Amino acid sequence: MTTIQLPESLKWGAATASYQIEGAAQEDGRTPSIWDTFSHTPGKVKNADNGDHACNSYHLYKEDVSHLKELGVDMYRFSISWSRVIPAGTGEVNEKGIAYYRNLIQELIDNGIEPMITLYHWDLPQVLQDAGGWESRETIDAFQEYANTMFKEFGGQVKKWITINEPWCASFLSNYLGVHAPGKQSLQAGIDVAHHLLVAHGKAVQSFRELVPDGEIGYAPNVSWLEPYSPTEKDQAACRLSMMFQKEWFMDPVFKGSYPEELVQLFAKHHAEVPIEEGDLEIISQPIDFMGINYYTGSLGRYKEGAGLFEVEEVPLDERRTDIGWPIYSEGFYKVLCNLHETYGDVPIYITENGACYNHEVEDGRVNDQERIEYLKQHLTALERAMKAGVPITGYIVWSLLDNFEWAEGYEKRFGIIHIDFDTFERTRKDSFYWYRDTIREQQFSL
Ligand code: JSK
Repeated sequence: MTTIQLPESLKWGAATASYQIEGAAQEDGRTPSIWDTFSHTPGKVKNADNGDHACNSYHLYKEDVSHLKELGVDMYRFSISWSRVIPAGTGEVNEKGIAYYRNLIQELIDNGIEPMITLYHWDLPQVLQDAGGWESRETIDAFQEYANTMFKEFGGQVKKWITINEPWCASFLSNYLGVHAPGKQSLQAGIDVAHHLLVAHGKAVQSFRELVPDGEIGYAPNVSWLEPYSPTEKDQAACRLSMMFQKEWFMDPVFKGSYPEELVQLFAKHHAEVPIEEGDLEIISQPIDFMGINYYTGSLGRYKEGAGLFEVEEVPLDERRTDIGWPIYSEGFYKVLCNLHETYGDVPIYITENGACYNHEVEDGRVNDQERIEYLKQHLTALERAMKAGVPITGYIVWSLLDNFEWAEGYEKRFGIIHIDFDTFERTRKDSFYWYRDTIREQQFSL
């Protein structure tokens, strides 16, 4: 039996996001976000699910925090619902919305858990979407105002902040592929949104330095890994460009102050260009304190004529997939971490999301989710190797504390280490919860 020992310095956490867990969609002054609109539009979300009630964490947050305490995590990563705290998108602050997060933060601190706040986890106030959303530069100003308000309200107690979660999803998946809210299908819209999200990130970092000088701020891009199917130039180029779309497109501007030229050229062939204004790249490339990395999956990539923008088809390594259909590829986790370290240097990395979808149900009061435990073991083994290879990883945050509203997949797809009965909101700790608790306590696990 092999034991994997994690360095003493590694911090542990669990993550959620506002629209996926809170519910109380129409309570205490909250207005609709683009995800309320999208999920209430027929055909957009599986089983016509929506976040109206979700996990009801708006009312049950104390129970959630008690589970976090039992788990023994150092950090809880959650997000703020912009339309709960500033219902008109800009202007007046909703004290009831502020009170919810203030109470949650206090409950965490009272239980010895450090809060980590994500400002934008995809739930743009619908009123701002109606005025052009992230395609409009005015949303950048609205975001900075919202961020400043949150820094002033909570920056005294909360020292770890994330500006934007998964900007690739919030831009291209949502505005080019049309899979997530607002569901547009235009490459130019995807590029515009991506650029404005990055400028908004940079502007928030600028004000953070003034308002929370002793805090840490970063963002959380999602990455995967595509390993060339063969060493041919065509397979390598297909993988390089496809990864560049998720990785370098969102990281070069932040860490190098430029967009990757190869992709700029490719977009130009499709008559699309980045709407860069004077000074944007200086704003985007403000120094940040950490890189948040969300990793779930990867594959082999093979050149295929005419297959999408990058002429690549994904060929899974083997048959192993989670219940959402994503191939399991922990070696890709190791490779992408080493690649990021090589490309961007010694910036500290938090794994802000990693986890697995398995739809196990409660049987006799227990949820036996051995597959999730195996997934976590494999990925933590890869993480430990990456740390040994010198990648400066500061923390590991599992997605997710709770089964929740998995966006276009609705409630059918479960990522939690705690099971939720979405009719009664009953919480049941899964076997993976106890495994994670023991791993945190021992700072090691057995394979
Ligand atoms: C999980 C990525 C943030 C947190 C978690 C979903 C995701 C995704 C989901 C790609 C994707 C769908 C769908 C297929 C193919 C193109 C969340 N992370 N999460 N991360 N990424 N087809 N086109 N037409 O819930 O909130 O692609 O699209």
